Amino acid sequence: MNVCRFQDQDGAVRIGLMNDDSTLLDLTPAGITGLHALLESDDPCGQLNQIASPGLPRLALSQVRLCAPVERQEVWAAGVTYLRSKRARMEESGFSATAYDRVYAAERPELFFKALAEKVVTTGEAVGIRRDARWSVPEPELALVLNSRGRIVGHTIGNDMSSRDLEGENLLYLPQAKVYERSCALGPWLNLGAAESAARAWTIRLAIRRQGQCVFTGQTSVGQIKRGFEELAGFLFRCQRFPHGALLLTGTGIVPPEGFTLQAQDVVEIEISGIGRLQNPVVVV
Ligand code: DO4
Ligand code: MG
Repeated sequence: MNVCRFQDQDGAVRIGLMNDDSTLLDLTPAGITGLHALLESDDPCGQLNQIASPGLPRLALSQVRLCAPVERQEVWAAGVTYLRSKRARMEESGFSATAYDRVYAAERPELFFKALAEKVVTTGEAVGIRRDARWSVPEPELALVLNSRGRIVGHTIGNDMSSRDLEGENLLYLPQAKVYERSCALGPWLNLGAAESAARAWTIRLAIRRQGQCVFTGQTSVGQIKRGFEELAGFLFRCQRFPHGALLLTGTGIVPPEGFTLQAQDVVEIEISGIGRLQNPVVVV
């Protein structure tokens, strides 16, 4: 089941459920006015099955503006969870290359804070590349949607935009390489109810277009992630609380070749087979 946040023609933000015919059911009259309450339910899919009725307002997607699926949840990210990512980081780094080798094999994963809602964009909105970076890439990633109890209640599409020259120069620059204006894209759909075993069969695809031409394509399988989803969620919720829930990007397995950097007006398109598509133009920030 796919749900989203959307803005209606009066500017109010509402929660929608995707119908089979690609229209949206507005869940507001059924009492679902925010994502958080739905995700806190013991059985969000069961609840949606009970309330989704033909009597709810039905909207064409062209009538609404899709919003990022983040309210007060913190957005975190795991790193170096795919062999491809480990190799790419080791190549870009000088004196800190072994840190990546070690974290890939270590019991404790790399987890870093990525964004609050203010820095998150969704499909159709621009992602940012830093004006002081020379090497900027998208990182297409599956994101886990976690409620306040640390339970994985859904999945969405994420883009962990990164400045590879900054993180390669010195690991201590990682927060600057990862966190800046428009550095995170999510959504627009939250897929609810898929088990980890089903999600591991999904394919992640990336296409980057420049002036209408495709300048990079790549793909990977979610099944290539080295760590279990519960393992990642368990480390995130260790010794800290998330009263509003959290989203956790699970790392990238697609890395454009050395020498490739994003430019303003490129378009980044990420597809995850079980969820949908996230598409963003690029701007310099
Ligand atoms: O350690 C650097 C970041 C790694 C990352 O973001 C990834 O592997 O996706
Ligand atoms: Mg990443």
